Amino acid sequence: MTRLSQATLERVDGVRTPKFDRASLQSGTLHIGLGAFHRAHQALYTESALTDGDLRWGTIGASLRSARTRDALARQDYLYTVCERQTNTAELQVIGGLTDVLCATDPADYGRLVAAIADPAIHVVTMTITEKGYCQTPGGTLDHTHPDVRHDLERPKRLRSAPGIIAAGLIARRQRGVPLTILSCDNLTANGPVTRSVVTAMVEASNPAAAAWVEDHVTFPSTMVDRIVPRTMPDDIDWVYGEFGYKDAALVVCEPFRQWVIEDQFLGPRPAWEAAGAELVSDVAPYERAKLRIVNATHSMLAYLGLLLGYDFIFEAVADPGISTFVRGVLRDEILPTIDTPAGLDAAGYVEATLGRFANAAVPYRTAQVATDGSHKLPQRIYPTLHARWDQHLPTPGLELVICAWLQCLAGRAEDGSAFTIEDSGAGTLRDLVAAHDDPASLIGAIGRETGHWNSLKGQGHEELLGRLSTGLATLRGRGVRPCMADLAQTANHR
Ligand code: CS2
Repeated sequence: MTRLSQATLERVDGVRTPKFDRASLQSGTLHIGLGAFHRAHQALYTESALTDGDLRWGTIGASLRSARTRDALARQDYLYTVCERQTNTAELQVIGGLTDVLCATDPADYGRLVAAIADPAIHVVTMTITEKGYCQTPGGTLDHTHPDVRHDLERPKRLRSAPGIIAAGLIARRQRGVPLTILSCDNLTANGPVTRSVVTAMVEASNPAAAAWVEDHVTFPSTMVDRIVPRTMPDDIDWVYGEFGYKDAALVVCEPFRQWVIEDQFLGPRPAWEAAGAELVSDVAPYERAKLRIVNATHSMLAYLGLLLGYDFIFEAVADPGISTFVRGVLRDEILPTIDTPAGLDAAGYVEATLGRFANAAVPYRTAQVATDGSHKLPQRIYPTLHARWDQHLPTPGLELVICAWLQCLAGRAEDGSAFTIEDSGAGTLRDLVAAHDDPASLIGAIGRETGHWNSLKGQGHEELLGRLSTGLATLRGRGVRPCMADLAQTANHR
């Protein structure tokens, strides 16, 4: 079997391959969190700068936990394929921009990662470390009680958290005196300011003098990223082998659509990402709000409702008329009224385009994957809409049903009795609580007391909300998802 590598590249047929001299690449960017999303998103924009002849922008990739991606890529000379797929069409491109891959938990790589952040040749650090990687409080500041933060603050030889590792790199960089731009590419409200806040707090804790340098020499622009990139399945790898005759263990499969909106606040040179369609703007917030509250919130709604109704995939959930009518209603009645869409964006069109993307069965996204880390995702995707509605004294019954569906999913059982598991770093405790409290009101109370999860929903009418969630969960358990969705759709139509 032919494995993708520099040596086998010229035999690869029907696939775009790098047209630049990889041996001449410099490493000007570093990416932390080398998952499928980065490889199918930012990496493509950077690849375009390389293809256009600017060879300064090779990328050092780093994983924070697992060495699996590093090892798979190392065996392939850091080459991998991006496969854009839609019904009946697939376009493949081999990406050649990675120059090295590190894993922070490997003692041999750890020092090189910190050194790369400090290296004056690196001008931009991008990151995709998921919502939980920021170790932040609901207010977006560093959570000093987080186990990884506590570990890092004890000043061990090797740090573990992303904010800690970046802080160590910045403290070392200060000696070199060269500014840096750090770009969060995660689905977080105000991802730039949150990154600044958690990283600066880490710098302050270990070297207060360096914090002033960071303030003046490091920027943290906000970004909005969008592309559907599910976890790669063994079937995908077999399919590429069957169709194109080579084996790529680091393959990523995604939809054709992609979008990247970046706050234009760079302190040094950067790849010409705009040549590949990135939008550089002065204010990312309207794009980010629309993306989180429409695209990501809808994804999560489909995931939780779909799981309870026994659907394995998002495209199946969106094809269910009961679910899609409900979701459209929540978008129309509860979510869209809170959003000032970016200039030129037609909100209704954005909603329909989003639902169309989710219906793409050629890029099947597991409901259980989207449902992952709900305790971190809901506060980013759903709760900001609740706050915006309450500020205007407006009701949120549909979104409350979604929160109840999430809680019900933590029990790991669909309505037809089939079992599933959703991973969530906070769900160990949540799942235990779900198992320990049969009564919805006592469950909701215990979640508040023991995990603090409802703190991010503090505000007007907090107690009433928790009361509504308790009755909502009891009704959901008693009547099932379909009647609850149908009731709400009916009430909305008579409003
Ligand atoms: C998804 C996102 O897994 C998830 O939580 O909602 O990864 C989503 O596919 C992307 O944000 C789309 O841009």
